[in-house]
Amino acid sequence: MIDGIEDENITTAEHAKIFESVSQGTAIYIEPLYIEQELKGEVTTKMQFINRGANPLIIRASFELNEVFKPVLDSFVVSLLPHSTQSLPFTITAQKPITLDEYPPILKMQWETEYTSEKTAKDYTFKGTKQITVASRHNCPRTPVEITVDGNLEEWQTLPITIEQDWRATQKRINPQIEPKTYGGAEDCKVSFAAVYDEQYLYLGIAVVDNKVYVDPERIVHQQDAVEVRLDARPEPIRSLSHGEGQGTWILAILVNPQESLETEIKNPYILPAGTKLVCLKNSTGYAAEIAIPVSYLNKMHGKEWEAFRLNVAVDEFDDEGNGLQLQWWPDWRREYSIPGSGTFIRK
Ligand SMILES: [Ca+2]
Ligand SMILES: [Ca+2]
Repeated sequence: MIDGIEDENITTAEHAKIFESVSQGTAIYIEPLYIEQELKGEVTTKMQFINRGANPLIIRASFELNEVFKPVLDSFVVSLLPHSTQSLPFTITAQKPITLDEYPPILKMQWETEYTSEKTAKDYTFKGTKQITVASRHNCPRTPVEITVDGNLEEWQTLPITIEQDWRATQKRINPQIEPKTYGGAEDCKVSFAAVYDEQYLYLGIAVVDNKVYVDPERIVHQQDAVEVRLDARPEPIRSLSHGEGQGTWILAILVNPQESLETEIKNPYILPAGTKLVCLKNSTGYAAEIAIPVSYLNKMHGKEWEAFRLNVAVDEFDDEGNGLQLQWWPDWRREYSIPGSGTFIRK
């Protein structure tokens, strides 16, 4: 960018983008605390502050008291020069060991931005909340065996990730107003899944134990038993920060009901990358989905050879045409309590 020239010709769309970054808090990026097994003692996350505009930006931050996380500072102020970025390590003490067995604790950061718009020359102050929390980072290994996309998971050596809780039960910690629906536990519905790759495909194997498989071709896909997969293969930081915008374009979305047989038609509301293979088949314990996404799609979204992706898996559980519930791995990316970076897989 050439200073002075660029600013005179700045477009309305660019103004809107700058304004949004200070009003919506996207000028602030906080990396989640990634853990594999357990996290305790002093842990450090990375914060990044971006001023996209032609005037200085002031960001003030303070933290809500928390019995688990104790930040090294109760509050801080960052002053950013025009068109500048600052990165800061930020240390937090975890006052008790944290695992991913239960829903991870959250440290809430209140932020305030002060900015003078170059368009209107007015001063603006905005406020909002960001979350610092714990997210998992999983390995996506190369498959040691050949995967056949036929709805039979016998060749899968392990399905290490399990979901067995209604999403409302996990999110009640953030929003006490949320009431979980009646979920019958693992006997009623339980999901296990894995992600592996080879030269051609990223494979997802998803096993659903369901004591009553309910499908009705007349109903919309998620108003019956269904698997929902969302995959973001873009590079950082957009992958971790995204709130699920662009489902079916930026984000690959697969919503599929169990089929009676391989001949039964599959309905997926979103366009899938060319060459995607998808089967979701009933079996004696419920149903199983097997998905192969071409590596060429991951490379294209990544802008180079793929290194990582972000995944969320959910299952819609219905026993009949009445109310169903949803088992969800991580909070829905589209909601305010989405955890940045949750469900990140690293290619191994
Ligand atoms: Ca198979
Ligand atoms: Ca069911």
